[in-house]
Amino acid sequence: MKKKIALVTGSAGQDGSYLCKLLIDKKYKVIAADRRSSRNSFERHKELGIYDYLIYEDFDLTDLGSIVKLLTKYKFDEIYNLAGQSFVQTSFFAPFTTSEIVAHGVLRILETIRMFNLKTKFYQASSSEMFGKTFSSTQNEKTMFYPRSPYGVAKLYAHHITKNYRESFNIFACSGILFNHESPLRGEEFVTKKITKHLAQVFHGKRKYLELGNIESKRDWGFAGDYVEAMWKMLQQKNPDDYVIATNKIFSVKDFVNECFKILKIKVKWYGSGIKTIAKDVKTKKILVKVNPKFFRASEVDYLKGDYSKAKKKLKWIPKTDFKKLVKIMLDYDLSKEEF
Ligand code: F7E
Repeated sequence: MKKKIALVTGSAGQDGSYLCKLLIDKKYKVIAADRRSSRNSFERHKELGIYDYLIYEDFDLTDLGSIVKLLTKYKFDEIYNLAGQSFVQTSFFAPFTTSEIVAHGVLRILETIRMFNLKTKFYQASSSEMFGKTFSSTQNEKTMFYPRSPYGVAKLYAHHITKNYRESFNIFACSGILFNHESPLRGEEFVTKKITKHLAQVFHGKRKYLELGNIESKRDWGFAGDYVEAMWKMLQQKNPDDYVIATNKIFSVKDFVNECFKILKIKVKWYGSGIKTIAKDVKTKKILVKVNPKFFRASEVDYLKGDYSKAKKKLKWIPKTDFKKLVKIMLDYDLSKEEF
């Protein structure tokens, strides 16, 4: 049987790496496309043992020529667009760049598919950040959007333009509205990885304390390895559609930190509130966590909890990794990496 050909943009990132592995395991021919500057991070591919199985191509979402060249070079069965500037905090300092990549980058791909009448299926990485300042206790595909960052706003444009091209030009285009998803391969700028890495360093005596921003913020955290399976499933359906992918459980940043201390068997006590919050080791009295206003955002998303019942029903997808297990695999990984 002829191998299916898939394109994964942003392959060097956390999701790109797990998705490439999944597609390789499913015997796809996988084209891994990244900006030249992201290429030094193929570490994740090496970590997952897929480096030698991928075909690497240069790709830039801000450059229409590079998109046209790549999309017409192969006959893709499936395109997964995971590339982009994905750090919310950075989007406040680089709103134009963020919009160019996150919003218009998607339009460039869709326009290329339309103009060249490409018979590919298309997956767009939408985000729970689009719900932002939500008024609903859980968010699903019908919940109103209220983005709170240039990143969220750009993602919302991308989400709507994907739907618009699906409806206007009959393109098989799906959006996965993914809630926060983490793993040992998560970038260090995101809070979960920062916590596990820095606490592993504290544990091994390489760092004095962990510094965080808003620890009251609540998220629905899942495992990236589970979530890429949902992406693939979306493109195997008869009809294109949009799906929320989440765990329907929420925990605060502080809960995440406390879970790490539990695993480390360190008893801590929290003192103060807001920017004056600290956590001390009960035994040694040393400060192990501090809040630093520098990590606060211009506007915050306080609470996100996803209702994934549509994905459960239609895709037969459910998250396999719960919060405790997720924290454990991330912390164990960093404890072993930071040991020497
Ligand atoms: O922040 C708070 C921060 O940067 C989570 C991206 O994958 O998920 C991610 O976006 C929360 C926020 O992720 C620190 O204020 C406290 O409330 O890990 P994060 P995010 O902003 O939720 C969505 C679904 C995406 O699409 C994005 O691409 O944690 N927080 N202290 C902190 N956050 C960071 N990064 N660093 C801190 O020190």
